Amino acid sequence: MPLPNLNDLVIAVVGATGAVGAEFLKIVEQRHPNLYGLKLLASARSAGRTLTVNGREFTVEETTEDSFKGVDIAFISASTEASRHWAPLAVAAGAVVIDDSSAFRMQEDVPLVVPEVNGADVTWHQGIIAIPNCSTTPLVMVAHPLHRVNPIRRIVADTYQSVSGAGAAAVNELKEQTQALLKGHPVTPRHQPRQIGFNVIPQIDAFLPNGYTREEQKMIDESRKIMHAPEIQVSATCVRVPVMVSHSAAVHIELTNHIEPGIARGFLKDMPGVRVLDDTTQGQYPLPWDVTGQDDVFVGRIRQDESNRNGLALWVVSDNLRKGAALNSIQIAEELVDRACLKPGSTPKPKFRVGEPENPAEADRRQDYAYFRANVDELLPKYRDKYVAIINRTIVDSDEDERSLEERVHAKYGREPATIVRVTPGPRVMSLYRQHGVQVGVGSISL
Ligand code: NAP
Ligand code: 2RA
Repeated sequence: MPLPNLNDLVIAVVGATGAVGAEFLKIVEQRHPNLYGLKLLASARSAGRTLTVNGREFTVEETTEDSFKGVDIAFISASTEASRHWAPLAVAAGAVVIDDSSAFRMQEDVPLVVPEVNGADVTWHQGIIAIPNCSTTPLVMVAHPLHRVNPIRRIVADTYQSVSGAGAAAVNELKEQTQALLKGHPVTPRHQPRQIGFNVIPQIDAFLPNGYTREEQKMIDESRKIMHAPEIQVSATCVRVPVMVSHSAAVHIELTNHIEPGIARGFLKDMPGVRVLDDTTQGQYPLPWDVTGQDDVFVGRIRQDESNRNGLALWVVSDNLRKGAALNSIQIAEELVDRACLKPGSTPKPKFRVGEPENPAEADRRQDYAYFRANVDELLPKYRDKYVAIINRTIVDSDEDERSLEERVHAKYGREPATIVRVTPGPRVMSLYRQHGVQVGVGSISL
């Protein structure tokens, strides 16, 4: 499908000379090669530098109050303080701000968006849309496709985050420290709390009174907000490792019902923006070195959590500068154009708030759907050629048509069933089952 056209827009990039800014401009060249309405902004330090984008030379300007006149979209990827200062000024000048910092992420009136997961949230922006922290985005990209079919109860994520997550200066620091240490020279940390060369640091950002770091707390709060799932329990340990680019995470997910790793693999494969690389017989799993420069979130080592019947263990890797930051921002701009909602307040905010329980009927339906998918093995032989509905974790079946079943369920239970399907061979499920060695003798559910 062609990408939405951004060529008629004026786009300001605050932080154009930074690690994320540089990646942003690369992605513009790859996705929007005819986009020329760019204003490259940074601090006074970089004013006057020239950068070439789409074959044209642009001069970097110092960001000032006047920078946002005539700008349609302002990407801000500089620092939390810079975002707090510039974003309101950009909005006042009529721009939509797509902000990369943590300044606004948890604000009630600011959508926090990963387009593949909650793209529709862009519609209720009031001028600012936030992108998540680069360790949160890959987590929700793999959690969401599982949560949709089998609600997640708990996530434990331990990250292995590259130094580029801390900016261009931290990348140079790792290079300098590595060279110095190889020569036997001592090093003094400048951009990390401790020595990062030949080391790992279990601290990213400051410590909070609960013992977690801010980075860990971001993963907890942001993932719930993006997935509209305040009920999910999340815990994280964020660790800096001596890797240049791409963040990795060992993720343990507890779901409501048991799910075969092979079935989970299928749902992950179907998720746009996720790539499954998971063949341990061939030693195949994602590595930060290989994933750097790629757009997808990679997942491998998908296996049953031996300590939890309803648990899965995964290994997730993504380029923090791309999907973790710049790519996600550009995808949000594309989403805004695609949904024709550059102007704020196009639709009212949906009814959910972090910390509030979600709509109970919707929660019931999700539980039912999860139950249905998790028990698909049993359903295969039992309900061949029938219509089946799931309601209150009970299967109701019928030889009649779909509508009569829906009416029957509604009359009895006073609400819509989670799902009604006719149990017939469906190629997608069939191939999934075959691939994982499950015998399909009588048909499968075409979902
Ligand atoms: P960086 O490499 O240090 O770059 C910072 C950029 O911001 C530079 O272009 C710098 O300009 C500019 N800048 C600094 N202060 C400014 C100000 N007051 N006004 C205007 N521009 C200013 O940092 P980064 O890694 O690209 O990160 C930028 C932001 O993205 C941060 O908020 C970070 O938390 C967030 N983020 C980063 C990642 C990641 O993986 N790196 C992922 C998600 C979110 P000069 O060149 O003039 O100094
Ligand atoms: C880091 N996630 O890796 C942060 C950047 N925002 O330091």
